[in-house]
Amino acid sequence: MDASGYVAVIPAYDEAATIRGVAERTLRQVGALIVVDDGSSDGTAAALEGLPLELLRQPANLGKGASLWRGMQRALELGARAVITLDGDGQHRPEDIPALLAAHRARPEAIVIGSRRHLRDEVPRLRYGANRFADFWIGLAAGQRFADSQSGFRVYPERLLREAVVEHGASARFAFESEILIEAGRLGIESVAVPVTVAYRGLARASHFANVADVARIARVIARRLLARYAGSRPKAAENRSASGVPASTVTPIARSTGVAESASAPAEASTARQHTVSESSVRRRSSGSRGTRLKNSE
Ligand SMILES: Nc1nc2c(ncn2[C@@H]2O[C@H](COP(=O)(O)OP(=O)(O)O)[C@@H](O)[C@H]2O)c(=O)[nH]1
Ligand SMILES: [Mg+2]
Repeated sequence: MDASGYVAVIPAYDEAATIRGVAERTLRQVGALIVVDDGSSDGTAAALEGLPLELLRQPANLGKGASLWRGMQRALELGARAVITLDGDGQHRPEDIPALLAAHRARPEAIVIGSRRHLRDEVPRLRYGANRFADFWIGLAAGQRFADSQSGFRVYPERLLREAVVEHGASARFAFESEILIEAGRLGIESVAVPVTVAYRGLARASHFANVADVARIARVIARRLLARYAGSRPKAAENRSASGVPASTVTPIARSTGVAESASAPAEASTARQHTVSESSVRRRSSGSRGTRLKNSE
């Protein structure tokens, strides 16, 4: 990783047609890139051959949330101060990354969101309306407003990634990005919107967003969080979802250990073998004074 402390993470599920171009363009903007190949069967991994990036491979398709989380944890292991996320299908323009990073530098504590809110005429009408609907409810659950809660083009500050308690197993999928915004609200982390342009026409494939199932997942997260916020029940994000076949360790918040020097990063192959389970070694982090404590809500 270069001295800037920024790492980009791209989740990719069957993106062979676009991933190489997106990765090359991203590498022109950021010194370090992690691509998480989520059980693709179309040659996504092979398309990245020879590029100076770290490729993590999920053993099977585990969803966008699990892939993002794994990439983010790896970025933290590498010492990232902020993690940029963007999609692998070319909808987000890597050339917009400098604008997002400028906003991050101006407000390093905040989460930066590449917003499509101004693109009313370009975003399909149904999707635009659904996004505004989600913005409203997620804003209510978070206690703060988001310009575009469904945008995956973001800069996450390190603190949010270290302290968020969110579902990140195979049941999270697209709801992960909603829940982590609600966590931002809980943690008092504000958001900054940067208008970006997004390509919707001429895409290589249809969306992986399964309208009914993914909207239901997001609605469930919002309902649970609203209950937690207004009826005082505890968020259950970190509970064991054994019914989904996800090991408990994938949904356990990261324990913090003090006085442990940052270990040399494991090669991509080794982290593949770990699948997306957060192993003991990956939960160790730099010794950093007050941050080297267990999360308050990590039981
Ligand atoms: N890792 C992973 N990524 C996914 C999955 N589904 C979608 N993605 C990625 O998430 C991003 C957005 O997905 P997409 O289908 O384009 O959703 P949309 O842009 O919201 O319609 C792309 O980079 C996909 O490759 C999945 O099951 N696993
Ligand atoms: Mg897309």
